[in-house]
Amino acid sequence: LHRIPHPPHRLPLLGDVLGADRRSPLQDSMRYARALGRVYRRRVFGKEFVFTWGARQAADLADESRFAKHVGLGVANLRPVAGDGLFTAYNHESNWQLAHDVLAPGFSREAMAAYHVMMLDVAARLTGHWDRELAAGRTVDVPGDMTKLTLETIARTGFGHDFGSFERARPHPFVTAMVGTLTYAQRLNTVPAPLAPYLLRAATRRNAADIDHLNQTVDDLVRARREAGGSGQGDLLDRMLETVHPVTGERLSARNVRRQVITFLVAGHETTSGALSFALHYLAQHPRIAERARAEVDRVWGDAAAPGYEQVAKLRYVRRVLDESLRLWPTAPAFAREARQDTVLAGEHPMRRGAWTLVLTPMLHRDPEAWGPDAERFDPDRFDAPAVRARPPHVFKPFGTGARACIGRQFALHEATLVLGLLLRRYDLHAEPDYRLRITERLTLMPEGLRLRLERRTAPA
Ligand code: MNH
Repeated sequence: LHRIPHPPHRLPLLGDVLGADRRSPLQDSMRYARALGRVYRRRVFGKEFVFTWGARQAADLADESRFAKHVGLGVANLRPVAGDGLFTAYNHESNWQLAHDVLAPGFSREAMAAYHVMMLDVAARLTGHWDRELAAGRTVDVPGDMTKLTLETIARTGFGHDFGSFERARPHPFVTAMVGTLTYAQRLNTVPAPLAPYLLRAATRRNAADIDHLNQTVDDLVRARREAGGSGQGDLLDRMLETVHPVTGERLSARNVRRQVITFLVAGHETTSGALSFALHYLAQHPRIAERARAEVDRVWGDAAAPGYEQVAKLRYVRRVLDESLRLWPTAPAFAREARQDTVLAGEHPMRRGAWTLVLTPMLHRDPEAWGPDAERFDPDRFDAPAVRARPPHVFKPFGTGARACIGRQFALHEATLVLGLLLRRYDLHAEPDYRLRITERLTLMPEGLRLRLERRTAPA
């Protein structure tokens, strides 16, 4: 450990906190990364954390025989909210494998094709709202509206539920409670754990109320489904309630179902919303790239009223725009890996069994060794097949890695590509002249205060 660099001005007791801002821990970590290199450490209140972002180290950490997911920091802080739900479960908890086996078929091709129609329906509510804003001469609130869209999409496809987000002026109380718990989980990393109940007394009380609200919302939703005796669609909730494991004969307990529903409602929309928002920002900033993407949509979709399921994956360039946005701002910006046995990281750093490191994805995605000297520049052509082949593996990890990687990856990519296609086809996107990208952190990332001016396109050529 002593060979790993750390910030120069280390305070007694507090550790490396100089210059740190508790609202932007990720951007602070990126700053330290640039100053200290591909493996560095930070001490916060007597605890030492190791951060990693080199392409070589990340490739080594992707070796599942030696490393596994570590439930730590932000993820661990969400345990009171999501317990042994898929995202926050410890590797040794039996409910992880059970829930994974029960829910994986909910993300198969067949399942996705059924969600497609519902996704189109929700997208039509977004464009309806944007048409009205445009007619009223207003700019649109991109992160706010993308959050409405993605929440309605996961609620509808996964749980047959309608939060009515587009009919509300303010965010749904479920979203407010969720943002509260995410922000709180992040803040917990910035105070010494034993003192948290005192230093964050008011916030802790609010967090308990937020968790109660999430539980209440989910319990109502599950009760309604049980009374209805199933959705008739075999959606995620039906699977959670009805599936008996083919080998072990087990089912998810009522308590575990509650945690899975919260997990999916939160994990299933917050990060996709951010990804769509960053992509729209970059499209508005790069009119030539937007024009190329729009030409692809016109060519591939023609003037079909609604694109079919198969037509979404054909938007190769739109997908590259999305990948490039997730490269610069992966909206779940870190994941933790622990050693399964005593080992040496990338031939350099000895790690004991159980020792762990946080992979800083936004920096991994900008490592010049893998991405070249212009890594900070937005350029979707980096995801051309030949360019991808020329790069080392494991340098693009917006969805994490290995057995515990994102189960919703295809869902998110389908939804986001579909929506970008629909928006490009319908509108010209104009940035506000003096907008500079700033980022809100609440474990996830979101462009702050992003508004766009829309212009309705005349019929596609
Ligand atoms: Mn998702 C795990 C990023 C969309 C549900 N997700 C992860 C991880 C990352 C991630 C990174 C791994 C975290 C870790 O190693 O600790 N997820 C994303 C991003 C998007 C996203 C960037 C959108 C863009 N995720 C979605 C969607 C869903 C979802 C959509 C559900 C419909 N994600 C999950 C679940 C897990 C997860 C559940 C936990 C999987 C597991 O551990 O088995």
